Amino acid sequence: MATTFTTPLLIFYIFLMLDSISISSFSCPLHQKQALLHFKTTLAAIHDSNSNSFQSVELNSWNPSSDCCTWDRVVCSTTTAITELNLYSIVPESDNPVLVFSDILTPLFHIRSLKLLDISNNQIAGRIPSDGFGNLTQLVHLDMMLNNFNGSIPSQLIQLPNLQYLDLSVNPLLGKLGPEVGSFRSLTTLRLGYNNFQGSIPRQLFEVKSLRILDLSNNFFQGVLSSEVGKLKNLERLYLDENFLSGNVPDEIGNLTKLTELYIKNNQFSGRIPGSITNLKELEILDLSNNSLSMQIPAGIGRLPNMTIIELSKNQLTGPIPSSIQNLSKLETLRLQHNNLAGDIPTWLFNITTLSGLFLGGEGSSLMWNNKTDLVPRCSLAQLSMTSCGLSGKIPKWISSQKELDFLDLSLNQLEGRFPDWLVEMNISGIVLSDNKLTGSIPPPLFESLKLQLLALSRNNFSGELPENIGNAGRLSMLILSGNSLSGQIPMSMSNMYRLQVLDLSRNRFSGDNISMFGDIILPYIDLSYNDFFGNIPTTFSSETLILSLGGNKVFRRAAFKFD
Ligand SMILES: *[C@@H]1O[C@H](CO)[C@@H](O)[C@H](O)[C@H]1NC(C)=O
Ligand SMILES: *[C@@H]1O[C@H](CO)[C@@H](O)[C@H](O)[C@H]1NC(C)=O
Ligand SMILES: *[C@@H]1O[C@H](CO)[C@@H](O)[C@H](O)[C@H]1NC(C)=O
Ligand SMILES: *[C@@H]1O[C@H](CO)[C@@H](O)[C@H](O)[C@H]1NC(C)=O
Ligand SMILES: *[C@@H]1O[C@H](CO)[C@@H](O)[C@H](O)[C@H]1NC(C)=O
Ligand SMILES: *[C@@H]1O[C@H](CO)[C@@H](O)[C@H](O)[C@H]1NC(C)=O
Ligand SMILES: *[C@@H]1O[C@H](CO)[C@@H](O)[C@H](O)[C@H]1NC(C)=O
Ligand SMILES: *[C@@H]1O[C@H](CO)[C@@H](O)[C@H](O)[C@H]1NC(C)=O
Ligand SMILES: *[C@@H]1O[C@H](CO)[C@@H](O)[C@H](O)[C@H]1NC(C)=O
Ligand SMILES: *[C@@H]1O[C@H](CO)[C@@H](O)[C@H](O)[C@H]1NC(C)=O
Ligand SMILES: CC(=O)N[C@H]1CO[C@H](CO)[C@@H](O)[C@@H]1O
Repeated sequence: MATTFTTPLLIFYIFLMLDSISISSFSCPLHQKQALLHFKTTLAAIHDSNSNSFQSVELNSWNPSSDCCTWDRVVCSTTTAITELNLYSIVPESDNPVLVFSDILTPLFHIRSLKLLDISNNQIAGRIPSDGFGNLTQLVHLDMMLNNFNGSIPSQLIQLPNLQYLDLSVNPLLGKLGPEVGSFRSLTTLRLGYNNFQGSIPRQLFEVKSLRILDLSNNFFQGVLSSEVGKLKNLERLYLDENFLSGNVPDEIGNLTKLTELYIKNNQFSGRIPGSITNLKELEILDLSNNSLSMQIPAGIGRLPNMTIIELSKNQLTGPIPSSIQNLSKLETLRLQHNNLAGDIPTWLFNITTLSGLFLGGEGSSLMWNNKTDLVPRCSLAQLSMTSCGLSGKIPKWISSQKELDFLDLSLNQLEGRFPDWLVEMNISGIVLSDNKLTGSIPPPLFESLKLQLLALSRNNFSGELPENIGNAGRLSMLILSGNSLSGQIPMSMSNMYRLQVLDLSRNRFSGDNISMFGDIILPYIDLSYNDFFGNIPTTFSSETLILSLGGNKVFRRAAFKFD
């Protein structure tokens, strides 16, 4: 039996070997090899002239005696020509930025067979070489993100007939986008985020019907969003966030039925949220926060089955939380705070099993928490914020069922009673209970948590002394306790809190003459004002201290101090 199998197996292996030989036998045309070697030499010269400022990049395989199709970062096609150059991050970041000008790319423009060119993250400065790119007519994929290209987008780039993917994000490109952007032929991805483009979004861009991803975020675009945006029928993701766009969100946005992500946050859009968004059946992320949108949230928003993130905070939306939201079986984040929403906070919110972030209330909100002591949540929240929601009585016990909770903000309510032991045990990173009517002392076990980073209890009526073990909260970076009735000395252990960034103990009854220890820890913000401290002021404060407030205490012996 063995021999009968040997022969076919052998032939199979021979085929395999032939196959691998034929792959490596491609060799790039000599002029392409020379172009790459020229590029390497230029890069090496820049490296040499900056030898101290950064490590040289491994282009060791770019060896004149070998076939350039075998080189790292180079891909050839079966027709023996270079088709891909993956030259991302070849100029590493350093403290001493190296000046690499865009003419370093010149040799690459002789490689006319290029389909993919990735030169991202290289700090290349200067204008985008227009004629050079105009020659790379085979280009399909061009990634130039994270460089220092300035000036505008050359029309030669826009006219590349085969270009499908263009990423110019995170550069200092500027100027207006002209009507020529309508000339992109087969572009599916256009990323222009984090540049300095200005002016309006030209309606010609909405003629590029092949677009699937359009990212214009973090620029200075202004004016209205044309209703012609609805022509981009293939669009799956639209990022317009962080611009100065105004006017209405056009109804035609509802024509983009393939949209999965819509980001228009941090603009100046006004008017209502178009009801047509309920046509966007594939929508997963809707972020309209921080605009001036008004009127009610479209009632049909819950008819979008794949919705996972809804962010509508910081607008002027009115009316109730639409009941259809309870049908969103994939909802993970719901941010509605800082609107003019009204009505009861529905208990069904806590039945959405996928929900992990819920943010309600805030400035302008009239949403009310009706004493729901018997709530049995089915969700498992990681973040819960219900500020100014009319919570009264004790801190609701059902919160203890939220085993994943990591951030809790119940500020600006009328909560009473002591800091609950169950809340201490929850081991939460951020606790904000400011502006309530809580009383009693701050429980010492709270400071045994290695997770606690933010504790804000301002303007309650906590009393007693700071626990001696406070310094054990080794990750605490913000401790904000102003406006309580806390008293006593500052515990010695606080001088170990080297992560502390913000310390506000103002408007309490702390006393003692030994606050000098704060001179030794790096603390950008310290407010000890309106207490009963007396005695020596620390004579030196860390150079990191930006704000120091000591007013409203007893007379200090030393009036002047210095920062080092
Ligand atoms: C573009 O960058 C080059 C190289 O850093 C610089 O010399 C030139 O002044 C810049 N041009 C503009 C308009 O910023
Ligand atoms: C582009 O092509 C033209 C015409 O073939 C040629 O004259 C020019 O030198 C090329 N430019 C670059 C930068 O390769
Ligand atoms: C809201 O948007 C404005 C610009 O419209 C911006 O200046 C501000 O920082 C944004 N606020 C937040 C909280 O992001
Ligand atoms: C929702 O997501 C699922 C899974 O990703 C997908 O199969 C489906 O087509 C999406 N769209 C709708 C409308 O459910
Ligand atoms: C939730 O979906 C079901 C089934 O599609 C529907 O009958 C019901 O009316 C929806 N509920 C709300 C509040 O929209
Ligand atoms: C939440 O779910 C529980 C258990 O399925 C159910 O008994 C209760 O009626 C639901 N509450 C709301 C407000 O939908
Ligand atoms: C909420 O209900 C509980 C139990 O019924 C009660 O003890 C508490 O005082 C109520 N709180 C308010 C503000 O009505
Ligand atoms: C609190 O969380 C930290 C970090 O996740 C963990 O190391 C610690 O054991 C937890 N403590 C308690 C009491 O759960
Ligand atoms: C705060 O608590 C103290 C006792 O700890 C009490 O004397 C005082 O009246 C309380 N202040 C307020 C505003 O409730
Ligand atoms: C401050 O003085 C008190 C009483 O003398 C003492 O218990 C405490 O340890 C001192 N704290 C520091 C930081 O020196
Ligand atoms: C083809 C299509 O769906 N057109 C719609 C685009 O959006 C406007 C405004 O919502 C509708 O009136 C069109 O019917």
